[in-house]
Amino acid sequence: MSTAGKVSKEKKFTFDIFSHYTINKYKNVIKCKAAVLWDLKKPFSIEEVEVAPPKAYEVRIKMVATGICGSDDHVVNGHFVATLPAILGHEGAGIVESIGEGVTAVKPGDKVIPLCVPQCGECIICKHPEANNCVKMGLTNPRGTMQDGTTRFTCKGKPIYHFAHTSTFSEYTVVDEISVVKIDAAAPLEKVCLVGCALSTGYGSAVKVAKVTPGSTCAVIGLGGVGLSAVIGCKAAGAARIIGVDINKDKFAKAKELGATECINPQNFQKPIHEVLKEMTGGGVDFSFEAVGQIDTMLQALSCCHEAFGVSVIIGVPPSSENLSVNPMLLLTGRTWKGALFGGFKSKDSVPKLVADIMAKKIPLDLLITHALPFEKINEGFDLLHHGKSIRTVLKF
Ligand code: COD
Ligand code: ZN
Repeated sequence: MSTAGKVSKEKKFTFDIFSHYTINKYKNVIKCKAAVLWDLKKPFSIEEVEVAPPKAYEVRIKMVATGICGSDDHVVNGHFVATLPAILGHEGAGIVESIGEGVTAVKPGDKVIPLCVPQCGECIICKHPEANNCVKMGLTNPRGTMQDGTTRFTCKGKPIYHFAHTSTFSEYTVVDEISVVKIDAAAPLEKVCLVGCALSTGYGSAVKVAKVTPGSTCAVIGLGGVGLSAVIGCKAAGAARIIGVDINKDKFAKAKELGATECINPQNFQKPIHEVLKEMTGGGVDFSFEAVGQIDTMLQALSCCHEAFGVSVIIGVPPSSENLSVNPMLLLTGRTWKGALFGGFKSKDSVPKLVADIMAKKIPLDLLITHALPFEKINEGFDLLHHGKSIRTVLKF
């Protein structure tokens, strides 16, 4: 017992010295480049911004790479509400530059992934064994600030808002300690940045939310980075048949490479796609996924799963102003309708494990990355997304 007491005392001493050193050494404002979205439906402008030092329980990160996600684009086009002007981006990886007082989860030099879904570990949701949408997430009240209600970014004398607790479209960003997790020091950051959104969101929707079973039949509507990650998850869970659905046939080759057994384009059929899927599968699929972020595709996904035992998962965030209207009979016959953010994964617990699985080649993440660009070419990256040419573009700093 006395030994244990001594060890913990020594540890505390080391930590105090360390945190004092880092706080004083790095307590400076960093000027760096960031992509600022000043207005909806406008390109990003690369600006010099000031990034304030991290306050208590905050972490400043030097970004190394960030993916471009459909959700960032939904903010630009106004479907997903965020406070502007803002620094978007939520699929990044970087290295801790400095930490605020009291931070214990990470230290300068650690490789980390910022988390768009925080895990405070203390709220009723974090304490629930299955739930992941931490009360600190605040998706329906996007303030665009740190947890303390203020911002760490300024540009031309104006405050610039944060996005999704991460703001990865900046050479340096500040996040709350509950919104960042340390990953393996050997992890390739220009790849595992996708664990910050697409991979976790799609993969988890299959393995954790739907709990796809071996031998089952699945349909994935929308074959972008998120939908393809759901395809990866369905395959990993042992699905026998995975039907990819997209209006862009150029997505089919990659979907098949990742595990889709067949792919269909709704534009090639006279009938609604859910009826086509029901016919193809003798009454409906076991598991369906909506990864487009539209009301009509959510209804298609629900309708195409089997009426008595089908499970349908909403992955995409719909336009903020739109509501669903459904006939309850669709559910009364026995369907299950679910939805989850971030693949239902508790972010801090799951992200390091997913990175380990990627490094062990259990998850073919590389195949999702179709383009790499220097950070300054961010608008080109969004153009590739708009023209349906990319799955994931990774911007490198
Ligand atoms: N039918 C079939 N496919 C369609 C249709 C349609 N009617 N319309 C468009 N599509 C296809 C497009 O051709 C494209 O291939 C795909 O749908 C969409 O892909 P992307 O590349 O535009 O987008 P993704 O994959 O990066 O993301 C899409 C989501 C809707 C999933 C994303 O925007 C989203 O809402 N993510 C939030 C999910 C989440 O939990 N995030 C974590 C918290 S921040
Ligand atoms: Zn995303």
